[in-house]
Amino acid sequence: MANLDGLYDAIVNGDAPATRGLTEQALGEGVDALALVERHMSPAMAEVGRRFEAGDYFVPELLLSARAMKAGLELVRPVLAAAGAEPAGRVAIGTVEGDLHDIGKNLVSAMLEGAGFEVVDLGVNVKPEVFVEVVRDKNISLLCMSALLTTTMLAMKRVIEALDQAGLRDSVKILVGGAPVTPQFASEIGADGSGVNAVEAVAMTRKVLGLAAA
Ligand code: B1M
Repeated sequence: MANLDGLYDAIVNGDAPATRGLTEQALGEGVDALALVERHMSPAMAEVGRRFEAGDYFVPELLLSARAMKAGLELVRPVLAAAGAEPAGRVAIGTVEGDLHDIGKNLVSAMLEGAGFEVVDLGVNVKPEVFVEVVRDKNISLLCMSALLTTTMLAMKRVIEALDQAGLRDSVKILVGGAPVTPQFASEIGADGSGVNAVEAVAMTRKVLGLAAA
């Protein structure tokens, strides 16, 4: 039977091969991919964050856990995406300038794909002009920005200002997210909404695009 506590421990301990093996086993045994992420993998990363804050973990441990999480998500991602149907719209997503965190962004991206959206993933450390370019050239209905640092979340405002200056703000809906982002912050910077997690991000996407709830 799938060792889900072992999966949690493997991520907390930064053991990528064990994470990959246990994720593969769980998926093979029919464990729901979303439940795997929400109940076991994400809580493991939250524990890693807690240990970092407590001074028990340092950057090398964070990196090892992040690599383990990624190894597991690589297997989960196609399963989440495969649950989708016809493209419901084209979404661009990226982590803002100065910020290299991409685990949550990748999860949101996979969930959006799973919900039937075509996703243009711009990666991390994305400059405002790159967001503007993709909105202008790729027929994007919704732009999602992710930030994990209180210092980089302000870059989201700069992107919205750049879209405004390019005359593109009204052509695209904008959602923001990431641990420090609140609905109040989203509203203050002129975004159309925010999502506290990947599931909520999909629900908000459907809402701001005027699509029926799934
Ligand atoms: Co960093 N880091 N990190 N880190 N890191 C945090 C964010 C931190 C809170 C840790 C801490 O101190 N407790 C802290 C930020 C403090 C602050 O700003 N207030 C921090 C710091 C300080 C740093 C460095 C500055 C450390 C240093 O070098 N001294 C540095 C910055 C580098 C940079 O970006 N320029 C740094 C580096 C790193 C690593 C590279 C080692 C690694 C990232 C690897 C990677 O992503 N490839 C890392 C990690 C792993 C973390 C923690 C431990 C975990 C983040 C994570 O992946 N969570 C994090 C602590 C924490 O969050 N508890 C921390 C799991 C993920 C599934 O959740 O990303 O929140 P999350 O995404 C969620 C939601 O936020 C939401 O949905 C996702 C899924 O549910 N969401 C969206 C995210 N994006 C969205 C977009 C949307 C909607 C929802 O669009 C609509």
